[in-house]
Amino acid sequence: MQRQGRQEHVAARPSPKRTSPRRSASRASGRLGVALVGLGSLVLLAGCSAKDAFAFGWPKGITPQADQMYDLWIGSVVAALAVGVFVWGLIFWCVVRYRKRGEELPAQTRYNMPIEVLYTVVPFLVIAVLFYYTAIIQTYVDKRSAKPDVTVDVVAFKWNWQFRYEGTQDDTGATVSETGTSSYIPILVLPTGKKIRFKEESKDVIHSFWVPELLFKRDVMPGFDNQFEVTVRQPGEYVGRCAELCGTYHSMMNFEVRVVSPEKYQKYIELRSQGTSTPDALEAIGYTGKERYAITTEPFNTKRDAARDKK
Ligand SMILES: [Cu+2]
Repeated sequence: MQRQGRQEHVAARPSPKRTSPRRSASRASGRLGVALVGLGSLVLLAGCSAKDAFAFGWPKGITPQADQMYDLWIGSVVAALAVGVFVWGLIFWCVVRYRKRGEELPAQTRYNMPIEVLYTVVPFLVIAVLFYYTAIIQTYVDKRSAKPDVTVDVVAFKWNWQFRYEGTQDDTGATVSETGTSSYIPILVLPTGKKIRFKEESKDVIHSFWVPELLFKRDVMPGFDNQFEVTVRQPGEYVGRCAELCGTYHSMMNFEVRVVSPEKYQKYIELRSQGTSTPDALEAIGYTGKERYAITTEPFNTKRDAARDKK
C-alpha cells in the first residue's frame, strides 16, 4: 500500500543527531558574532566615515563648547553600550546555558546578598559618574567670561530678528544693527576665535535663538535677561532659526550667521559704522553676487492666501 510505503520511507530516514549543549552554545555565540558584525557594518555604511559612525548620531559643532558636549555624548553612549552588552550577554548566556532540558528545575538562587548589593551599588556609581560629567560640562557650556570680545544684543519679535553690535555707532549715532523683514533675511556677522556674548531680548512672546551648528539654543523671553557665550572656531555661513513656536510665521523666522576672520569682522563693522549697507559691507569683505545676501535660507511668502493662489 502506498500509505505503508510512505511510513517505511520515513522510518528508513536516519534519526536526527542529538546536538551537545556545548556545540549549540558555540553555534549560538557564532550567530551572535555574525549579527554584531552585520550591525557594525550597517552603522559604518550608514555613516559617511568611521568618525561619523563613532559619533553615534551626534551632529558636528563649530565651537569648543560643542566639542565638550560631544565628549559627554560619547562617554554616555559608551557607558550605555557597556551596560547593554553586559545585560544582553547575561540574557543570552542564560537562554543557552539554562534552556529546558528536562522537567527538573535548575538551582534557584534568591537573596544572594553580594549580588543584590552589587546591582544596587553599580547603577548608583554609573549614574553618579554621568551626573558629575554632565554638571561639569553644563557649567562649562554656560560659563560667561568677565569681558567678552564681542557682545551682540539679540532682539526677537513677531516674526523676525534684530541684531545690535554693542559698543558700535553708525553715521546716525545709533548702534550698528541689522533688522530682518519679511522680504529680507538678517545677516549676523561674527569673528572666529573670539568670545561672543549674546544678550537676548523679546519684544512680545517667547522665541528661541538657535543656530543648529552651535549645538545650543536659548529661549528669548520677555522680561528675562537671558544670555550665553560661545567661541566659534570655524568660518562659514550658518542658518539660524527660532526654535520656540511663537505664532503664525514662526517657521519663517530665520536668519543667517556669517563667521569670518577677526580682520574681516573689524572691516565689516567699520564699514557699517560709516553707514555702508549690509550687502555692500559684505561685498567689501569678499562676498560677491548672491552672497551679498543670505545663502542658507531665503524669505518666505508671508501672504496668507499664497497657498490658495497657487492652486
Ligand atoms: Cu519666534
